[in-house]
Amino acid sequence: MKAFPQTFYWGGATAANQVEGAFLEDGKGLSTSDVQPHGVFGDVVDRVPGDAGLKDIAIDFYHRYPDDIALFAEMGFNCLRVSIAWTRIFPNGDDAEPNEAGLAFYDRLFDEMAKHHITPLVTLSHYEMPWALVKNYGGWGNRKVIGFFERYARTVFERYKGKVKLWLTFNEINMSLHAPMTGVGLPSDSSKAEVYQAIHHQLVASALAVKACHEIVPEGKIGNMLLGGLMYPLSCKPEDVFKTLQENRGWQFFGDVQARGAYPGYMLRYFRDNGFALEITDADREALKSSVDFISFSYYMTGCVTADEALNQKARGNILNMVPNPHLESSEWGWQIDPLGLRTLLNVLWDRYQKPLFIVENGLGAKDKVEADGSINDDYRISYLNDHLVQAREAIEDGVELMGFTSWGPIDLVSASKAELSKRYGFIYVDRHDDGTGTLARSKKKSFDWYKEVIATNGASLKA
Ligand code: BGP
Repeated sequence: MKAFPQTFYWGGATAANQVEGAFLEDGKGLSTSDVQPHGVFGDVVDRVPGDAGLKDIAIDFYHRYPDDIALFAEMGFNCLRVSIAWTRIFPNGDDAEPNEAGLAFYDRLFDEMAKHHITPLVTLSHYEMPWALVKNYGGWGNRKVIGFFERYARTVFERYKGKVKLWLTFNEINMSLHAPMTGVGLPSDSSKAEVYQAIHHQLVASALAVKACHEIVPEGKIGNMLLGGLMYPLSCKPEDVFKTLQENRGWQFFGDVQARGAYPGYMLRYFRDNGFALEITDADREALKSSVDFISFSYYMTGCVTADEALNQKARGNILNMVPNPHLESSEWGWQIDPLGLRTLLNVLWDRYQKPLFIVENGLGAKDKVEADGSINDDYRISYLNDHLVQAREAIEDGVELMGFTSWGPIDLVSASKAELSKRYGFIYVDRHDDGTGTLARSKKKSFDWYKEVIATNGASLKA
């Protein structure tokens, strides 16, 4: 019978800026996420404390984490992905000393997980960095930021080495190409050359964090994190197929550097052809050789690529400028649902890297209806997750080494792209709405018991 390994990590994934709230509490500094209250593609605004932004309170995980973790434990989670807000540890990024109150918060959080035998999987930087590093240094465009990040990484590895063994460097590192402020702290009108230079600094920082983790947490494992943006050719025209190869390399390049330890030739050619003279030093090349232990990624959808400019123009505007696939249904937010694509992606990544894989985000953002009796019947979410997990199991049968699955947003949280609460992902409903009203009370959706059963049976309850 097809099965998940006994060692499989089952759980959920969150990010500090989307759940914690308490955005200026206990000495935390402003982050790039705090000054983008309308989401990762939104404008930067001058913040006045308390003026706006659902993320300021988010779902108040900062204060309610013991109850939330108890609910995750009730579902049987043996893993929870969280991120550390860099600004809780170094409020300005370049502070002389770390902020003890911030460090203490994550001690309490990891201790709470340990009480419930939940393994933490910790992202060092999930779509945020200290705003002061952007204002005073120009974000990742400045080489100095590599050093600030390395110090932050070393600080948290030292502090939590007894509690955290699984780490990730930068969330969806390839998103910088689409959302430069969120990814690398650069204005949205930055040139491609500037963005790639900043990305280069971030790739070096990622590799230095890998090296530091191996030194400080030798029994730990550290992975990268990609937005798994698998693209299909819209037709079998050779031009469409070749353009698809190039588009896929647009995100694979990050994994190639992080897993293989050097820039691939196709990328060096791209820089040459476009006249981008990146500053890549010998020391950088040496640093990049520290390669990740495993590859993690998010997966929500696939899209198509065409060499036909007229068709491309029509598709502009959706998240990655993907051309819609006529064979797939879409979510309410226009994300095309493609469970088989997950099996394809897992095989592509395994063939390419031969390193263990970890699905650290997958889920369905949807509007949920609370019935008069308080129940929430989210059969659409159950069916989405069921179908994706079935394909993940098929990939394991194909020979892919898969470490685990943490579904995105096990509890409703503030969405990243537009900072909405109406786009819900959770097994647990949170009573808070786009206009900021709500009691923040938690309740279980139908999917709560469904996921609990999936975990309890190690996937045997899935419907193939
Ligand atoms: C990924 C991010 C998450 C996230 C998720 C869903 O891009 O890593 O932070 O929120 O996508 O996106 P959204 O929240 O916009 O629906």
